[in-house]
This record gives sequence, structure tokens and C-alpha cells, in this order.
Amino acid sequence: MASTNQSPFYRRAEQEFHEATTDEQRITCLEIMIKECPKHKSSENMLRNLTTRLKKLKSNLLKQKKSGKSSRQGIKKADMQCVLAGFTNAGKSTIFKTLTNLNPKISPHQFTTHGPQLGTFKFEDVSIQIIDTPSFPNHDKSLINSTDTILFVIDDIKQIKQAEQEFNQGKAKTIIIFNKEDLLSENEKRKIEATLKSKYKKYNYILFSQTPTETKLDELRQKIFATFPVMRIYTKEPKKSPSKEPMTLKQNSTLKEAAEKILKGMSKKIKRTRVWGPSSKFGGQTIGLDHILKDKDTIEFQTK
Ligand SMILES: Nc1nc2c(ncn2[C@@H]2O[C@H](COP(=O)(O)OP(=O)(O)O)[C@@H](O)[C@H]2O)c(=O)[nH]1
Ligand SMILES: [Mg+2]
Repeated sequence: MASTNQSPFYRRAEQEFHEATTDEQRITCLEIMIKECPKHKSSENMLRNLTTRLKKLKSNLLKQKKSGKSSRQGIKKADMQCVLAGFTNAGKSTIFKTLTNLNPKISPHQFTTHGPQLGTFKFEDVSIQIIDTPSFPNHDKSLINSTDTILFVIDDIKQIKQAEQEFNQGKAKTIIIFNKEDLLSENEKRKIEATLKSKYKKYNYILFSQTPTETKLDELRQKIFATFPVMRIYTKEPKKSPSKEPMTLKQNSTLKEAAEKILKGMSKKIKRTRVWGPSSKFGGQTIGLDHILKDKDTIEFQTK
């Protein structure tokens, strides 16, 4: 598909299409590409191609939904998302790679990341979506304003002031990742931490590098997960063991809300509900549907 003569929106959507990880994302991209594709004779073929692809994807998705494959496991796209932001060369793409094991372009040249790159990483049993974005000032404002959590990567403390207004507009929580820790002396590290703790205490922060220990990496994943107002709920069927992948629900959701998410309108058929874990008095406690769940509970529904 020749895209050189296309609008920037088209090209952006096309790039995102290639980087997409779900059919939902691919569909969104294709819809933009179709809208942006010129409607004259010479691009008729191209337009037809795009439309065919879109139809195929939509029917695939419908099939998946009908068979219940796509909805059961854990996280939908928007549930837990973080976005890397910062000035060029701070090490965003390197962190993206460390977390996701994907291979973005990393280089000492400036502005190597042109469009958003999608990836996911696991924390305990849940998947968290992470997006690598172009550096300030070419960053994607709408993405930064709409995400749950901003990972603000810096390699100089001055960068906080220089970019603060960029990410203080939306509702997102911000974690400052002070990167290239390996280049700092113990004394410099102490000073930086002291500044972060006093002047910037509203932010959570972590000192990080391209060669993190497993503990450090876990600490970062844990900090990111903790910014999301969700809890992990494992489900089980009577006499079977719990699901390996939890579903995620808003904090303080009730058993009824969990039931609705799983059984989709069938929750009237529930005969008995049992709970194991933090919110139960004892494992397997029978509790009513207005019970408020806690992170890492396991729940079981028996239907009529
Ligand atoms: N010494 C050191 N260099 C790093 C570290 N992380 C990234 N770099 C280097 O910094 C440059 C920019 O990294 P990149 O991830 O492309 O930065 P981005 O522009 O923010 O995406 C590259 O040359 C990386 O190898 C780190 O923790 N320590
Ligand atoms: Mg980059």
C-alpha cells in the first residue's frame, strides 16, 4: 500500500495499524485510513482493499465475541494503560523495551520514536498496556491527557520544571522515572532523591537504568500497577480450581458487578455465591451479591 501521498493522519493510522495488538485497534485504524483515503479513481483499488480488510476484521471480532473468547480474560484495552513521556534521549524507548521485550528504535539520535508504539507487560497475573510516544515537544497531547498513568522519564532534574505543565492537565497519575542511574555517583543519587522527595513530593518516583536488577524492575511494575484504581478478581466454577488470569474491576466493586461482567445479564440466575481471600471471613464463605470485594479475592457462582 503506497502511503507516501497520504495525509499525515492516514500515515499515522497506518503505522498504528501495523503496531496494533488487538483487532479492535486495527479496526479503529482502518476506519481512519478509509476516511482519510482520497476518493478518486486512482485510489479506488486501495480503498477497496481497506474496506475488505475492515469487513474481515469486523466479522472476526463478532465471531470471537459470540464464542466468548475475547471477553473473559482480564483486561480490555482501556483498563490499565500507561504512557511513556519525556524529552528526547531520556531513555523512554529503552524502558519500553525492558518492560515489554519488544524492539522499538533506540538510538542516540534525537527523535527516533515517531508514532506511538503499543506494548504490554505482565505484573503478577495482569497485563498492563504501555505506549512509547514521541518526545517533547512532539508528544501526543491527547494520549497523555487521556491515559491513566504517565511515566515521565527524565535524565536531568531540570526536565521536571520544563515539562510539568504538559502532563499536569489531564487526570493521569504521574510517576517520575529518573533514568540512567548507572551514570550517577552515590552522592549524586542522594541529592537527586532528596530533591524529588522535597520539591516534587507529589510525584511517585523511581531511579532506574537500562540494566535494572529483577528487584528494581519489579518495583517499577508494582508502582505502575498501584496507580490503577482496579482490583484483581479470580473466578472459579464449583469444584474446579480458580482461573489463572484474574479479571479486573474498579476498586470497591460488589459481587453483583463482578457477576454482571462475567455472566452478562444472567446474574438473576445465580443461586449461590462464595468468596475466598481478603474480603471473606473464611475461605469459601457464602455471601450475598451486595458484598464488596477486595483485590485478589476468588469468587464462585453457582447458577440455577
Ligand atoms: N547510560 C545509560 N544510557 C541509556 C540508558 N537508557 C537509555 N540510554 C541511552 O540513551 C539513548 C537514548 O535512548 P532512547 O531509549 O532511544 O531514548 P528516548 O528518546 O527517550 O526514547 C540511547 O543511546 C540509549 O542507549 C541508561 O539507563 N543508561
Ligand atoms: Mg524513543
